Amino acid sequence: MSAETYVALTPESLPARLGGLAALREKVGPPESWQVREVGDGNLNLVFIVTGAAGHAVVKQALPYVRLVGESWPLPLKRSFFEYNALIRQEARDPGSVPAVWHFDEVQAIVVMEYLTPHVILRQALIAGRQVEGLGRRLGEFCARTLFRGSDLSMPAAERKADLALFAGNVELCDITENLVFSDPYFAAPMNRHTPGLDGIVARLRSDLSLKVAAQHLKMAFTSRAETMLHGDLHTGSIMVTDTETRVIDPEFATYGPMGFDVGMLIANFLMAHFSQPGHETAPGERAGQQDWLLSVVETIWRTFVAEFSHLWRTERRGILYQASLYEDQGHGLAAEQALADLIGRIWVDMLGFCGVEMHRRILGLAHNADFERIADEGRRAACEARALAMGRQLMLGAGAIRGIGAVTAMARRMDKEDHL
Ligand code: SR1
Ligand code: MG
Repeated sequence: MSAETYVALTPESLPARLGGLAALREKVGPPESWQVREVGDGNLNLVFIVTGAAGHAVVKQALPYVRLVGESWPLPLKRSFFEYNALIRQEARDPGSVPAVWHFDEVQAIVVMEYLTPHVILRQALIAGRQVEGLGRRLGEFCARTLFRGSDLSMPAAERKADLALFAGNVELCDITENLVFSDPYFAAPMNRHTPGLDGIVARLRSDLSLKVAAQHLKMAFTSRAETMLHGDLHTGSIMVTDTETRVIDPEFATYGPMGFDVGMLIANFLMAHFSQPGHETAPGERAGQQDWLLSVVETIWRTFVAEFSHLWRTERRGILYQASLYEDQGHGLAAEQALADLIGRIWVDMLGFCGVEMHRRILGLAHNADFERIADEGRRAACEARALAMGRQLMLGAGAIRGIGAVTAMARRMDKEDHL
């Protein structure tokens, strides 16, 4: 394939263009045997599944624009470079957590990787009422390992500073997050949309001055606190599962940012899945068990995150921050424990705030969640979404006073019974 000019692939052109690629021939077989399907259902990219005599592969190619909106919104191809670099770092920091990468072509903005089968996108599984064994534990571990090991708590300083510079180039995808997550939901931005029955609560939220201030404090944390390499878009559409296995995909929004961001986004998406469940019921109470399970996943994610992060703190703290030479080596192990507790406390408060904004932007902004969108009856959808909006506000404004993940799930249970329209 010519490495000179970018050309978008099609299922028809792919075998001729990538047939010479050793990685693909080895994994999939000779190109004459290939069958190609385009299956991308995300907001940005082309995703092809290539099936051949010897196996399967995924070929993901960035488009020079936002797929969700069209060519009127150009988006640089280099996001593929950030995705590739994030994937190989996540694999090193939490082996087995992401698809294996087999090839990267920067000019064509292509990442060739392992086809996960029989995995499905977690969000679809949750909408269908499916459960996944070990999900919360695996996601909590992923967050702890990637966030700890991508930071100054762990990395050699020169390597970490080089990565900070590298991911600082992901300007346009950060710009999407900065606008779509932290600003647009809080005023009538041009691309926003919401379910018609929500007009009242939307007007109240947009005239809530404290909420606008809280959102911008969170935005400032996102833009200025380069604590660790984030996945950057860790929602249930960025996770693939079987009944027993969990993998994380799509880190093209990777950037350096605050430790609480990924965990907050992730937990927000489980809380939204929880609030959406009544909208998928064919009989009242049919999804009660699924709702309980979703909240148990929320608790497990946070508790596992804390346990694994604490374990890494005690066993792998080799970076320039909170050095053992300052604490343990001076006989001040207790100070290290105090610092750990303080840090987890700060991540907790950040996490709750980011969780709240994510719940708002998925209901008020451009990019909505299928969890709610699939509820055909607009009245039922609005009732579910209103509860999530109310909880998002509570998390953003009350973060400092919420004591423990059990208080968060209790709040979700209570609000699920309330009318917030
Ligand atoms: C224009 S992109 C909209 C959203 O899709 C991605 O998955 C990110 O969540 C982004 O905010
Ligand atoms: Mg994505």
